[in-house]
Amino acid sequence: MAKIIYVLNGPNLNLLGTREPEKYGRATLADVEKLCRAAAKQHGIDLVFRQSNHEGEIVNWIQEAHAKKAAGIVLNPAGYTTTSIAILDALLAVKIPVIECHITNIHAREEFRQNSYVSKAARAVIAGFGIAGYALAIEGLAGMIGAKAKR
Ligand code: CA2
Repeated sequence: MAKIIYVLNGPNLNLLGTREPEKYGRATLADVEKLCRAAAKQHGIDLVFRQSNHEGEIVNWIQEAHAKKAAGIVLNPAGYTTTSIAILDALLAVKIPVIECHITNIHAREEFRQNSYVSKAARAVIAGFGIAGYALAIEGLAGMIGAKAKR
């Protein structure tokens, strides 16, 4: 059976491509999903791709990933990165390999963006590659979970 990974996106990422293109680029979240599906396909991985503006919904999806025996999670927690102990606790509870992914280099931005709770549960963090970071995160995760390349 194919391995499943979850790609989860936090608040306001539904606005990608419609505002602040100088920071976040012109690609939409639908473009990000397409990119992620292509990257996952290279490794024969099935993908669940979601976005929510609600913290509890993201917690529920992390628990769902565990229940569905997902092999990994790529998470862009967006504004919840530096505030959500609930998301951190969910990630610590499920023990699924997590890659934290940010479109921008949060370390080159305001100080308040830099203290990530999610990083405490992440196996790796990727930031600053634009939306290409999602594909890089899936590539790295595929290596971690031993998914075979189909190229
Ligand atoms: O760089 C990232 O991926 C962030 O996670 C994006 C978050 C920000 O709070 C983090 O510090 C870094 C913001 C997501 C909001 O996305 C928008 C996209 C387009 C227009 C408006 C918001």
